[in-house]
Amino acid sequence: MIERLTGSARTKALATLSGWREVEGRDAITRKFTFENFTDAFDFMTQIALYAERVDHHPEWFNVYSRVEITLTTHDAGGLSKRDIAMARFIDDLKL
Ligand code: H2B
Repeated sequence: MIERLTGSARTKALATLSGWREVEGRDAITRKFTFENFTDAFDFMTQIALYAERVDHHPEWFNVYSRVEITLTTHDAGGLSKRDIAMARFIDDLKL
């Protein structure tokens, strides 16, 4: 069972990310991305989807044309875990 991040470990982990904010009312983080067009947005999503399948950890997301909104949380842990931090880092490296 994957553990939720809490306390100083959580604070430290969040400090390593850029552009993500905590979701109000739930233990999750979110970030919005904008691209030139749908193709670029979908290419970005495809790379995340392949990563998600590789690590068996999946994003919640919303896409309209060039806009992608991603929310990360670990359902099995009932909140944020190191898997979300790792996924956020992977995503940040795709879109700097
Ligand atoms: N993704 C996320 N974000 N949280 C999970 O707890 C999770 C997941 N669990 N992807 C995995 C799949 C689990 O449901 C499967 C059965 O391994």
